[in-house]
Amino acid sequence: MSSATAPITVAPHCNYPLRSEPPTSNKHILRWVDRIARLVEPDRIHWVDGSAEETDALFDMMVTKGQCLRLNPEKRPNSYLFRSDPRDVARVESRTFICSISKDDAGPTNHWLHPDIMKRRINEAARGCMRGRTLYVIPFSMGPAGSPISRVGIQLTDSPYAVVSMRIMTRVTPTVWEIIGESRDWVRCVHSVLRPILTETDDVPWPCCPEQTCIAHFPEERTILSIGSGYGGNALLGKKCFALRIAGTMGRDEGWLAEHMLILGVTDPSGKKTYITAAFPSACGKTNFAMMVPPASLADKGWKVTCVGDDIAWIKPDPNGRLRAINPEAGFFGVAPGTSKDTNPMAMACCARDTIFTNVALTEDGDVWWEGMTKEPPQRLIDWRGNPWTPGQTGPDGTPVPSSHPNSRFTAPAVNCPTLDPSWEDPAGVEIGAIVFGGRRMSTIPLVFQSFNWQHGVYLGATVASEQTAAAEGKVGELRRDPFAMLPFCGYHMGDYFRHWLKMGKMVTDPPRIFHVNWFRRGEDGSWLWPGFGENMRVLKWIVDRVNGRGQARETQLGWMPRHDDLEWEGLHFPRERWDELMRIDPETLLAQTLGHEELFLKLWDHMPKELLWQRDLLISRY
Ligand code: TSX
Ligand code: MN
Repeated sequence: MSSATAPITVAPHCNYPLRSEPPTSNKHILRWVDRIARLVEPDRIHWVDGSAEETDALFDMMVTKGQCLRLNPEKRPNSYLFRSDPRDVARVESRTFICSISKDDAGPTNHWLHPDIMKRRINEAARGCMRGRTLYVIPFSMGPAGSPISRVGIQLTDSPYAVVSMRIMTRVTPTVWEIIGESRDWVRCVHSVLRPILTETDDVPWPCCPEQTCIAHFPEERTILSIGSGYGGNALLGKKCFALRIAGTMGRDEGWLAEHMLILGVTDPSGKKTYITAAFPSACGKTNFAMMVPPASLADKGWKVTCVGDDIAWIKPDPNGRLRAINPEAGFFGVAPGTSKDTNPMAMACCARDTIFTNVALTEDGDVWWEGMTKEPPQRLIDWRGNPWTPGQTGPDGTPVPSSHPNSRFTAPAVNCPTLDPSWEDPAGVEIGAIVFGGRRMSTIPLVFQSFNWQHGVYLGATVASEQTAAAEGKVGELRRDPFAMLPFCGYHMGDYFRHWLKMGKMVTDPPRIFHVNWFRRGEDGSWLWPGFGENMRVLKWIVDRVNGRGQARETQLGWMPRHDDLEWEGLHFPRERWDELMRIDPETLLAQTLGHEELFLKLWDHMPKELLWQRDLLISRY
């Protein structure tokens, strides 16, 4: 036990560069770091500066300790492979809490615990948890450092994996100390993998403590406490915890939106660029859409797609009465399996170098592989658990075992993306012309339709649903509601969130047009009706044409829908009969589905905005 009053000092035996002197004189920061350090009792405190030298030294240390492998620099320059504890492979929603003072503020879709009780519980678990280890202090900016839309945070963590990952996913820079100055205006993020390690040599490759995992948000205090897990959204606190849950409550209070949305730019043949944000539940190919490559027939005419972000959008009204968006992140934390030169060549370029891979397979020549990367798997691999693997390998129950975990990831810098939009770091953000919602729907829901107005669009967002795939939890094929794709990420009452969306439409004079898409409709024979991927450009073109007052449409019960003639078909043979099947509206089935919206609305009833109930009634009355 360290003494109660002596300041924490730096141990002399550190073999990598570190700041012993805090790079800030901000009393609130120093007091906060000191208070946490007294609780967790680290051997040293490392004030992270985000430099390349520091990062190289951290990777060297982790390679030496056996916590990661350096990949073959000829094949995958400056890239590393981590294998997590098999119990620590994904976000843990059952252990994620919104600890607002009032339970009613968290709403029925979040787990809640009183902040005092939660803090007591976490303090008990965290006492002395960093003994023998280093406490890293990471200053980071979500969004370009200094932009009026950006917000800064400081993450304290004992995970060097979190440090190097945060450096890719956020802007880790000493500039943050200047931005904060002497203020108290930063988001407090505290993270520990918890597992007590007594000596440096006693280290395990992936320390974690699944029994004690807990991710707690304190929206009133702009604080996040996360313990027990070293993985992704549980450990990189800038991402889901800050940029969605905490920023969401900031946005509610300050008049902006923190959304689970990609941002892309579409350039038309005249050179005009229209920016679009889109929200999809998991397993709908959000990253693929964000990095879409148009087919040659449209690219030749001058249609181009550029990527601003693939996961999160912060959206604010500007003085001209328009909504503008920034991507608060600086990298891509993408699901690896299924990513290939065919499905997403831009993502393959992103992770060609400078990338952290987690839970993918290792090839014999020191490169990575995952299911779906190539048609034929390599003959021999080391799987994500570190064991030899050969194609066709089955587990004890006779089912095939994948070489990579289904939730395995690449963590790659945004600047590696060949189609990265030139304005991706514009401090003013990009002007949003359209907002797209979508889901994975095998039947009933047509390829694309446009809402009648903002309120109807908010209704479309509020009723987003997706059929579960094998990768997700829950029964395969089961339809799950995921309003605005925000169900796990909304930091306050979902009904209040809907109301905030309705209000945002009134705060701007020229709100974006709202659309709904479904790439996943199937025919009677079970085959995909729509080719998807790059061919989605034809849908994007119609959306952009609509936004710019060119595209034609007909009115239906669901909204404005394109006719076969309203889409560009050059380079794709797509018969009218197939189109009719893809766009078919069956009032009987839709009516039944609309009544299904009731389930979620009832759950939120005491906070449900009337406007959405009216939208539901209007929809029913149109059948
Ligand atoms: O990402 C996808 N998108 C969006 C791309 C911009 N996926 C992959 C989803 C899993 C993450 C899709 N899958 C898309 C899609 O538009 N569509 C489909 C369904 C589909 C799959 C294969 C084919 C057609 C449709 N065709 C062949 O396999 C030849
Ligand atoms: Mn996401």
